[in-house]
Amino acid sequence: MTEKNNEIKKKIKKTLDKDRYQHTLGVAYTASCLAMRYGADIDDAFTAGLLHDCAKCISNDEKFKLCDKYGIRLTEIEKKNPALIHSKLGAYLAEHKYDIRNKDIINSIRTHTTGEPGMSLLQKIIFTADYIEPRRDQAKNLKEVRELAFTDIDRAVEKILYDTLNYLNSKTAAIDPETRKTYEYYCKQARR
Ligand code: DGI
Ligand code: FE
Ligand code: FE
Repeated sequence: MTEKNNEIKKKIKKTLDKDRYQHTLGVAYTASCLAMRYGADIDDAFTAGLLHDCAKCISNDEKFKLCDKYGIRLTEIEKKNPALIHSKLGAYLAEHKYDIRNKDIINSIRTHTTGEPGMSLLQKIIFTADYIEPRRDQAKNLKEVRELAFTDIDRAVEKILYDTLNYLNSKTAAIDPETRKTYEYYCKQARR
């Protein structure tokens, strides 16, 4: 592991609870494996994995305060579903508190929950690794998605979004328009 990633690992451990830290390591290692498979930078994938949930263990109250302080604009859906805020706030913290200069890493953190149309390879890797890391056991079709992740990452992204939209619908949870837009983008792309 690079010295920089070792430092980030130590720092992030202090800000996360035990379960979240274990999930974070799972995402970092899974993202590294996907980077090996698809020819992305392994160290960058590890960094993005380590930092993707860096704002997750901040209370909702504090999340709103920090967004206000840093001038981070929130959408209506984010205001109503504060669980969505940790990706945007995390991207800001990665840049300004963990000194990440690589825009692709920052974008990967920013889009890891909903995805966005036209994602870079690293963005797709983090989005997928977050869903399939070894400790995940709740989502359905995990076996299929895990296999797909290592055979065709675009199809894995599409399947994850499809299952996520169904899951959110079954819970009657509000759907972030970005999640739906991303799904439609990857559906169309598959048919091209
Ligand atoms: O932070 P993690 O738990 O590792 O995973 P995540 O960043 O994907 O966040 C997962 C949560 O985000 C999960 O409770 C589902 C929720 N989520 C994802 N897309 C949407 C969403 N919640 C709402 N309300 N709307 C969405 O479109
Ligand atoms: Fe997350
Ligand atoms: Fe996560």
